[in-house]
Amino acid sequence: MQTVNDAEEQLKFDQRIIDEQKIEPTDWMPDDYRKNLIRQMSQHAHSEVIGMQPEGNWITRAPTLRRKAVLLSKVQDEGGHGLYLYSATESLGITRSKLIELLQTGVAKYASIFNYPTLTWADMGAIGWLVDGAAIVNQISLQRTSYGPYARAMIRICKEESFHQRQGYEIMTVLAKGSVEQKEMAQDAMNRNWWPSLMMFGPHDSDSAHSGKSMKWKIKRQSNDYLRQKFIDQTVPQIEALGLEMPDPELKWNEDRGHYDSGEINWEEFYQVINGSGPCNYQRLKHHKKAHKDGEWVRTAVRAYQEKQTAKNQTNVA
Ligand code: BYC
Repeated sequence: MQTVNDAEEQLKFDQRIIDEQKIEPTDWMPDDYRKNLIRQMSQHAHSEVIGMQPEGNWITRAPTLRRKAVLLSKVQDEGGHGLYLYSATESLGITRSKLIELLQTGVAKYASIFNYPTLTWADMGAIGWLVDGAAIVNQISLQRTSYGPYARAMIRICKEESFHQRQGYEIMTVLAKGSVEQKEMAQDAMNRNWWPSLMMFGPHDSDSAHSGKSMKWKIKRQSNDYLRQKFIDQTVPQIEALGLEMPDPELKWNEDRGHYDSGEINWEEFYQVINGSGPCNYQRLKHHKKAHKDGEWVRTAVRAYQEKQTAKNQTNVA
């Protein structure tokens, strides 16, 4: 039940949102705002960490030492993004272990794109270019999100994603301008990753369960369809520059709208994947559980060290 104090705090909170002020961890916030942020931010963190798997798959098979070093460092960056985002989510009063439990029990989602396999080296190009490219379009908008720690994490993440996007496009350029087989690999990887990349923006605005509240609270600043269109408009000229065939025959410039038209996403496939039945959902979670279990000794050692330091500090104070 809302108390008089809560009602006053709610008014102050609403005004701060209108005034574009950031909400900080110790500020009063409505329960639903907190829950919605925990949901979105933790799913974002899980996406970064699970997203390490399809690319990690190619570190040992990168075609040159340079490519290996770059890919290794990109995958490491994604792990870092996960860490900032978990820390930012913890500032809302939930523990990291609870967040991991929600991921591993299938309650919390992560970006559907990472439930598809990476079949050839060209997927590393397509992921960097399209997946990081789509992520940046979304995350640039999230730099202005109303929750301070999330907005600040996004600023750093966007800088790194921008580098990731360029390295992916560079891989695609080399393949697209290479031998016939290399060009075919680039085309195939783009075709396979195109639709899942568009799905990264979520369902149509009319079907988006959380958008209403999230836009009102300025957690989300631009809608799923708006951002998806922005991504399509910026990517089509890049496909042309690569000299590849369009992945969707309906991609055509619409003079009246001032945007590219495109075909319809297979929403049945989208819902199947986000609900756990994509090609790699089982494998991704299985790998995460194993890695988490294998890392238990590190967490135990860190806890033991922290306890020892606390005891030492208490002795010094006494
Ligand atoms: N995949 O009401 P809606 C990266 C879910 S990783 C899975 O529109 P919302 C990278 C949605 O969660 C960067 N689930 O939701 C890493 C909700 O389900 P719940 C990833 C999806 O939150 C490694 C339901 O569908 N970026 O860059 O308002 C290597 C209804 O949707 C998806 C982010 O995470 C999806 N694609 O809007 C390379 C961005 N779409 O929670 C690269 C942060 C929707 O009710 N997140 N769902 O069970 C967001 O901006 C928003 O959460 C979304 C969805 C736009 C994704």
